[in-house]
Amino acid sequence: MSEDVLKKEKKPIIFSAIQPSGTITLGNYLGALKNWVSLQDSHDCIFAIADLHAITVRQEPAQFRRNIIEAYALLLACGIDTKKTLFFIQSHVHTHAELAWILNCYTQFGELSRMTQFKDKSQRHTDNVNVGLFAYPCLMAADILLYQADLVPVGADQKQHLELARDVAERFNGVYGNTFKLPDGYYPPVGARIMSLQDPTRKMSKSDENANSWVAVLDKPEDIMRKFKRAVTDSEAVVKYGENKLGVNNLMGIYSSVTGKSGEEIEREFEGKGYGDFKTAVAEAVIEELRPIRERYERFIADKAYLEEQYTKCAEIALKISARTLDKAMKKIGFIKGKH
Ligand code: ATP
Ligand code: LTN
Repeated sequence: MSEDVLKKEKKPIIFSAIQPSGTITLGNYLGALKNWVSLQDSHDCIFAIADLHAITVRQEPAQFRRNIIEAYALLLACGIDTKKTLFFIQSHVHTHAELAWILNCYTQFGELSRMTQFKDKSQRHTDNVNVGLFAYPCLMAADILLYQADLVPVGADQKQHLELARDVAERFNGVYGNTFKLPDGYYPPVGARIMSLQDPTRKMSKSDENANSWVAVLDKPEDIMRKFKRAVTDSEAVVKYGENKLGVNNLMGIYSSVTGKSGEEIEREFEGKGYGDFKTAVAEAVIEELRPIRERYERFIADKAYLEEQYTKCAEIALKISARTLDKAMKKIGFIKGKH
């Protein structure tokens, strides 16, 4: 996407980002990435690998470097298309860290103290409750506000951060006049919350110590089949949505998300059949959905020059667009414009 595209066509602007935290799960894919891919025609999309956010927890340098490049390659493989979309690595665009600092000074200690993610993470990692973890939502607000984004696709866990971004933007606009667009959340259609295959009361999460509870986008077909065959269901042996059938509901949701079939169609398809057939069918559908992604990923990850060309080109454009907003904000505050 060139800079001009953003200027001429008045499509709504979307911004979102994902942390390079290692494995990308079927939950991340169906709940977020698949949605990002389909938004690329109807919106001007800007997506980033949020590497600056990732150092709020300690990273091992070699592994961190691999995670960043692998996340970039995997998102390209999922269908993020740099001809339509700006897709870059957050730390390559220095305006993000700069605006984040400014926003820190317009955000109250009390506001950040109320963030449930901070409360949660600081209780779980008492040995590293760093200032970055606390100020994390201001960096996220900077990501979004720099591009004057209209919509931000995020999961429910990020809703509070998005509201903070709106509050800070509104406060800044109130003091200095209109500077930042107030972004709205964009929440994926129902069925996008994928649950653990072993405990369907919990969301599918790569931090789950039981590796059978989640499927990674890059898992081998035989591993995907095995994990679905072991998925927790119930003793009723009927494929239909039901209140006490969380495991089956989840498998039906996954199947529906991948095949586009409705709940009724799925119920009809498996009438009179047992869970064995059903689980195999879900696994096969997921395997076929992920196969081309894995193949494209193998090609991208082997071609570092191509990856570098894509993220460099996108970061250059992102810098130009975001610098306009940063300059505007700095001028309003009263900073003297420097040469760079
Ligand atoms: P963790 O597994 O450590 O809880 P995560 O998988 O939630 O982390 P994030 O980087 O926080 O990783 O999430 C990236 C995106 O994927 C977010 O938009 C989030 O809402 C979405 N997402 C994550 N897990 C699921 C899930 N099980 N179902 C649907 N969407 C999900
Ligand atoms: N905090 C988000 C990732 C993220 C993000 C953003 C999402 C960083 N910057 C801007 C939307 C908009 C997460 O951990 N899922």
